Amino acid sequence: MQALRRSLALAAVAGGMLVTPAPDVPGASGVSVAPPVIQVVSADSGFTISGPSTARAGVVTVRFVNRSSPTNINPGSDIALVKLRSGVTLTRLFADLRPQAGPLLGPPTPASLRAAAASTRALLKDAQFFGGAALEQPGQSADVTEVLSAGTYQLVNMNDVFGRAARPLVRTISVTGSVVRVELPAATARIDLTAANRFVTSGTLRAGGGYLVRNVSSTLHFVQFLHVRPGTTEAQLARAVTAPGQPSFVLPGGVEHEVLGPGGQTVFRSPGLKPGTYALLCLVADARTGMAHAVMGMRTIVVLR
Ligand SMILES: [Cu+2]
Repeated sequence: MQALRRSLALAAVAGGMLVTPAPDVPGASGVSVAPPVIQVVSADSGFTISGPSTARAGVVTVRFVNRSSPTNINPGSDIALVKLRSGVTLTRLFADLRPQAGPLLGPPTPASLRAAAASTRALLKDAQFFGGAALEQPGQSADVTEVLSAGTYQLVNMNDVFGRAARPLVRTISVTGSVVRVELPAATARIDLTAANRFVTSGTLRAGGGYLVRNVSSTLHFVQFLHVRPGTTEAQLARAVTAPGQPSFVLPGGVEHEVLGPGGQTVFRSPGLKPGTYALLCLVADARTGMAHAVMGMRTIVVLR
């Protein structure tokens, strides 16, 4: 599935007053003070951090903005926020990431599945993954809001990694201090990424987001919002995730919440998520079988209103 592969193959205040939890999403609560924003802007030449690249530990919003030109041969951006574990280099991380794409770039083989499974196991040891965003079209943006503790974080251009660029573009964010506040902004819906390789949604999925995304498993997951024709069925989606070529039901305008590690949670918003029908997909390789989670059942159809 070309549209699916693209995301991988070319393919983030002390003293705030608390407000009451959002009523329809258990576990989500609201804060009355906007978190600090780190703005990440993609252009044809790569991406930059526009403004501060440091933040106090606590609730932080990373705002991804795609300002690529429509005529760019490789439009869009796909940027992941990661924190390397002690002793792990970026070179090692990139080498461990690349086999993820193997089973997605052609018919899976026993070797490509083995390599993809080993990739996921290695990545779990290499780094913590804090999400990020893949924005298919110029003009799109997405906010990923989460609690960041002190440390050095890397924003990684995943298009460079999977495009086998010699030196994938990376930018550094520094977070300092102690976490005082841990309350995330209000959300109207929750999307759980589960150990059974499923999306479990609850609440109201509104256009534009405001989704509490939680990885409640011990592996890596992402959430691709693939814009699809109204009426697209789960059965069509099931066939498409194992079929070659571009499915006829895909429409422009998708966005993706990049990889989130075990225990991670963010609030995700994107004005690019217009009202309509979307397929939620995760293409991370299963740590045992190497198959994309979507093939194993991590796919569903949702309607954003
Ligand atoms: Cu997954």
